[in-house]
Amino acid sequence: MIAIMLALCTGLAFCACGAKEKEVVEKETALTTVGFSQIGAESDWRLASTSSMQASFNATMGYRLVYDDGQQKQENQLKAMREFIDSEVDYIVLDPITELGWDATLMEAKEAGIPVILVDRQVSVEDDSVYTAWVGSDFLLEGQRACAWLEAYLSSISYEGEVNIAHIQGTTGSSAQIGRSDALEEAAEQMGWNIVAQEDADFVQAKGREVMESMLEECGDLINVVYCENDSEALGAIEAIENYGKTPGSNIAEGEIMVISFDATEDGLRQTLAGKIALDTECNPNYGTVAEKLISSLKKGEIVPHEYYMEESQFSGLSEVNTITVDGKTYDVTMVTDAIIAGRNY
Ligand code: GZL
Repeated sequence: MIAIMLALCTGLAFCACGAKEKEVVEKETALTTVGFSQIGAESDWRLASTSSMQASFNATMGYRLVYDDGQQKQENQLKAMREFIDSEVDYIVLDPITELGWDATLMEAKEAGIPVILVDRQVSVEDDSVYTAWVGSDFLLEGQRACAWLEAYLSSISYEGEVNIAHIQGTTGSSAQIGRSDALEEAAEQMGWNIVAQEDADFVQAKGREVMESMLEECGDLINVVYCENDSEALGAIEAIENYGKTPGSNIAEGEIMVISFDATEDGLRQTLAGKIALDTECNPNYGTVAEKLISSLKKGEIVPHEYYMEESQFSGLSEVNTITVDGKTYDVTMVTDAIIAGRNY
């Protein structure tokens, strides 16, 4: 009798397990699979953008996110894209490290019927129907806002001297570098500012420090403004400036060096509050929710906008300039405080 009971229980257990496994498999297959090719983990900003995607594409939201860290190499991202296509994911989200070199792989995804959403940076392709939508920042406008603030600030302190700028660029060929650099070069031309040094520091802190050190060696006593294309580079530049014996600040008439930066990460805003970064223009990494809404609409067969620009602010610890104007549009400049920093999610 006991043997029969045992057999029955085992059978039931197997049956239940079988049912349980089947239920898990069904749940998994019911999830929408999203392949995410991320550039890397080079900056706090990048980590925040990855967190934004992971928070938006999780199982409770009905997604299985397949994350790939490209380690800042395009070939790794192209490899990940091909693996996503081969494994027939439902959607691909790509943050392209640089603008060129994506046409063929994006066409493969299109021909495989896999919609691609671009986030953050943009691509330069022959046929922009190879991707369904892009959500990110207007990098040229970010740079124009930074340069408009610099012009307004120098005017507010009646600074008449030379403006000699060390330009620490982001990854060459990335849309963030292209936009922020074009804005500075255009403003320097218009305002008679001198770009006395210009070098790529790949958006990373260590490189930002090395590049600043070599620039100071070459023309340290000339430089009075440093334009860093992200906060990680600015943190490195500040270290180098202080090691060189100069002061990162805003009193350039008295030999201080003014640091301008982008991203508005927590560390960047803390340096802004401390007066070591004069202006930090935000680059909003929280596009995971937007990308999820786009895919949710696509799942329902809805048409989505091809471009979506993130809202962004500017922060300073200096009160001389409260608003700036670019192409007739006025933007606020926010005075940074501990409360503002505490209230942000990156
Ligand atoms: C800009 C983004 C840049 C950030 C950097 O959208 O691509 O890359 O400004 C990051 O911090 O490395």
